[in-house]
Amino acid sequence: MEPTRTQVTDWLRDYEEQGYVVLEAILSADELTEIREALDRILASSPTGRNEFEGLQTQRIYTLVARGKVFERLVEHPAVIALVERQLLPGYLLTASQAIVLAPGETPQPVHTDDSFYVIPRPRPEISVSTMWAIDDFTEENGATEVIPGSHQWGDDQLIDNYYGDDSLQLPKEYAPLLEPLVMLAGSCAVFAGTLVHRGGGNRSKRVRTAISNQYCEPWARQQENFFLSIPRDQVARMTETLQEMLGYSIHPPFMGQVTARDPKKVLDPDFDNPLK
Ligand SMILES: O=C(O)CCC(=O)C(=O)O
Repeated sequence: MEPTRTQVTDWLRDYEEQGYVVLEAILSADELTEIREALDRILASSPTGRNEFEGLQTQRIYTLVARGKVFERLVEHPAVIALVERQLLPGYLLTASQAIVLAPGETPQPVHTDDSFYVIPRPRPEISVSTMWAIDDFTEENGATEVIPGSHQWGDDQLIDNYYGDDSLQLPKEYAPLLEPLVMLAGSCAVFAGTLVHRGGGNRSKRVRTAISNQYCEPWARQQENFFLSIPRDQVARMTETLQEMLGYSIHPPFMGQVTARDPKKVLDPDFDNPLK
């Protein structure tokens, strides 16, 4: 359902002040069931993470957008889009799409920001906007994402470089009291700036904590996931035009993204005549 103008104004105020906003319980029970069933089918054959950052007791499913219509719809959720389109330029892209399932015993992730690999001095506007959908209730005990409110405005001098899961690096002790867990009901979605300092919490409960994170970036920024290579073209051709554009089948004016001087969407036509063949 489309959010009202008042809702969007309130969300934007929180997002801009704190660097994040929680959209409470915006998925229905039926939608949650459909998502959980689709995830269960994939999780059975999904490995655990390769390092502290991915989480050694965490299963991640990458390129989630291409693993079921229900995940396509989530990327285009109107409440999320209402915020993303007010933060990023027209033609914004999907940069990452994944499920993150923390098993009991998982330890806290290293603190990081989601757009640190765009090496541009801070403070600066975010180059990406992240979402964290709670598919299970997020609690302090089960590893709710932890954020430092207001840290989206920090400069480089306030950040400590422990982004990439180097487990020799500990949480700087001055960060610890600032971290706040995003406690929220299943079906809620936290939307936060790529510049916000955060981490996945530790799971001290007896059950898994399931989340989905779709991330969006400026149309001129390189995407984290290379969707051109991962998603077969005939599958992209069956997606909505908006989603095709978010995956990168679009032009950022005047000509970023062109394919031999043509619109990349033409490549989705089975009769596309590739001059290089
Ligand atoms: O799982 C979470 O709560 C956060 C994960 C995260 O921030 C990431 O992997 O970039």
